[in-house]
Amino acid sequence: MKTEKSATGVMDIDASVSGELATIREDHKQAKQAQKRRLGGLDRETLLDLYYKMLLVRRFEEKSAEAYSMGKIGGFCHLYIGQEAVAVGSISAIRQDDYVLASYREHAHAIAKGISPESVMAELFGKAGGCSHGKGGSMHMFDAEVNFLGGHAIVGGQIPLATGVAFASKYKGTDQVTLCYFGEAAVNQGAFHESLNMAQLWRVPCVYICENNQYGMGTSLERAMSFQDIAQKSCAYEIASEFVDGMDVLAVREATQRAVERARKEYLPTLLEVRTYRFMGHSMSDPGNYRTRAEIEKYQQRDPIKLFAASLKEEGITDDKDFEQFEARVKEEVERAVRFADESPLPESGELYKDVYAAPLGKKSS
Ligand SMILES: Cc1ncc(C[n+]2csc(CCOP(=O)(O)OP(=O)(O)O)c2C)c(N)n1
Ligand SMILES: [Mg+2]
Repeated sequence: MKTEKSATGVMDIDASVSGELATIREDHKQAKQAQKRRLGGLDRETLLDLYYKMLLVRRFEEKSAEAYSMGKIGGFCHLYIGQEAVAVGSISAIRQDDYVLASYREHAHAIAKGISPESVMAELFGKAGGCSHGKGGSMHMFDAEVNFLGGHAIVGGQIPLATGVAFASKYKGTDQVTLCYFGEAAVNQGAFHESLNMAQLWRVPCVYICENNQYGMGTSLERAMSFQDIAQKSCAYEIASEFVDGMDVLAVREATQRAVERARKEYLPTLLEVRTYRFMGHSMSDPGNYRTRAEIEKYQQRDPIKLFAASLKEEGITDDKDFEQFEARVKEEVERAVRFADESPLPESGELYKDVYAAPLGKKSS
C-alpha cells in the first residue's frame, strides 16, 4: 500500500477506502430518502431556518479559521465544521428558557441558542464585546441571559454540571429541560457514569447528547474504548437511549423532540448517541496525521448541509436562487460579526477581577 504525506500533513493512503465509499454513497442515498420523507411534516419557514442556521455556523467558522491564521484569535480554537446538524437540529427542538451546556467545541451551540454571532466572534478575538467579556475565548462562551451555560474545557466537566442544572429545574418545579453535549471521548470519564446513574435514579430532566465524531484528539474511538456502542451504555443505568444519524438535521431534531418530551413530562433523562464526523482537525493546531484524506472525503460526501440542501431542492421547497440569497445573507451576517469584533475594545484591566467569585445570593457582583 502506497502511503504519502500531503502538504497538510494528512496521510494519503490510496484506494484503501474505495469499498467503503460505495457503502457511504448508499448510506447517503438512504439518508436522503429518509430525510425527504420527514420534510413533509414541517412548514417551509422551519425548514429554511434550519438550513440558514447550519450555513451560518459553517461560514462563521470558516471565517474564524481565517481570523485565527491572521493572528486575531489566540489560544485554542476547535472548529465544528461537519457537525452542524447536531447543534442546530437539537437546539431547534427546545424552548428559549431551556438550558444548554456544551464542551469547548461550542461556537455553533452558542449561536443556535441565541448568542449573537457578533458577541461570539468578539469573544474569539478576546474583546470586551464578547459574551464572556473577552476573558474566556473560544472554549468559554457563556450567556446566562439565553440560558447558555458554557463552553467547558475540561473533557466531561459539563456532564455533572448539566445534571445539577437539570436537577435544579425539577427542584424548583419548572418544566425546563437541559441539553448536555459532549464528545465520545468524555464517555470514558467517571463523571459520565456517575451523572447518568444519578439522573435516572433521581429522574432528572436532562438530555445527554454524545457527539460521536469518532476521534478524541488524534485517537480513534476503536483505540480508546473497549465497547464502542455508546447508546447501549445507557442499559447499565436503565436510561432511554437512541442512536441517531448526526448528518441528518431532521433526524437529530426528531430524536431530541422525543427525548425532550420525556424529560419535560416525566422528568426522565435520555442518552442520544449522535454519529457525526469533524471535517477539520481537532483544533487549529492539529496537523491531522492520524487519519487519511480518503477517510475525510468519504464523510464529506455526507456533508449535512449539502444533504439537506439536496433534499430541499428535490422536494421543490427551495431553488438555486434561494440558496444564493442565503449565501449573501450569511456572508453579510458573518462580515458584520467580524467588523464588530475588530472594532470592539480590549477589556479594561479591572475586568480581570470581575466575575471571579459568585456574588452571595441576592447581591449583585461588583
Ligand atoms: C479532563 C481532561 N483530560 C484531557 C483533556 C485534553 N483533551 C482536550 S480535548 C480531548 C479529546 C476529547 O475528545 P471528545 O470528547 O471526543 O470531543 P471532540 O474533541 O471530538 O469534540 C482531550 C483528551 C482535557 N481537556 N480534559
Ligand atoms: Mg470526539
